[in-house]
Amino acid sequence: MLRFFDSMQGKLSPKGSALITRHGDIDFERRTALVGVLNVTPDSFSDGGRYLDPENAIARGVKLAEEGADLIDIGGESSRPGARPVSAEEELERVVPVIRGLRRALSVPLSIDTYKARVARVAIEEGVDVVNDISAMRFDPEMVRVIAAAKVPVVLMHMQGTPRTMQERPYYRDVVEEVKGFLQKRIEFALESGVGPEQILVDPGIGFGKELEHNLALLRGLPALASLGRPILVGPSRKTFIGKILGVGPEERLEGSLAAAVAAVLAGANMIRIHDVREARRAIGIADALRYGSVHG
Ligand code: HH2
Repeated sequence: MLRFFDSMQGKLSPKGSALITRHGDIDFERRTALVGVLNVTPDSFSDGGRYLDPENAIARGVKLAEEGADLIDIGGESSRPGARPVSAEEELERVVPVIRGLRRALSVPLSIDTYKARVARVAIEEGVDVVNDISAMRFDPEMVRVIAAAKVPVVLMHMQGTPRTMQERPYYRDVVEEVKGFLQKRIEFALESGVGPEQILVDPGIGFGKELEHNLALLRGLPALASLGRPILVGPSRKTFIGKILGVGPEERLEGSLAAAVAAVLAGANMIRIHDVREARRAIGIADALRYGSVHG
């Protein structure tokens, strides 16, 4: 495995203000990077079944890139509570044709949304640039070895419990401090295991083992995560907390998602994971102008 990965490389720039990948750099020094969501699943909470067919998924990925996605995040297993767990084989059967198709069609960086080391390894071999692990490398002990060997960036996300159990009465004394402490420990684990500091991004895990009040506290408390010294990714898109505030279903959460994304950017997020990239580009254009004084018209 090590030999296979000899030529693989991806990392943050020395100032930590860009992700350098084999398929181009994602600059977030003076603008927010957008991560387009591409779920190749039958049961994702907002777009399940729409992109299970590889042709549809590839077309969707191309569209996300045209709309301004800086990174396309491909997932082959839903993490919503109650979703059916899938084997690595099944996950690979879903995502590999899509990775291949997108690699032929696009030069945009790709990420794989998986907590399984085998899926991550094969995806990297197929041309994926970043690993997005919702378990922060806890669920599969092999994951950290794959990341260290491949030298690709990894997103370490906070979750309380597992996707199956996470919404059964999540409890925190101080959610911001606890999420920050967890991410700090996962960063230390990664560094001790041979992952470079320049490979690591963090994510507070909106909706993963959190009630409405926890999600709001985290968005409000995002500035506290800056002291971790890593770029921050936030994924509010179409999530239940928006539905709870506005009383709307997943298909009516666009405005709420954009508002939450703008709030996250103004509180310090560097990357936003979102389904509606075209609309997010516009909404976040305003947030970027406010935060960085940058106008990209
Ligand atoms: N949210 C989801 C999945 N992966 N990864 C990161 N880093 N951050 C997130 O907030 C995040 C994530 C859940 O959203 P979605 O992919 O739309 O749904 P599902 O898990 O049902 O496929």
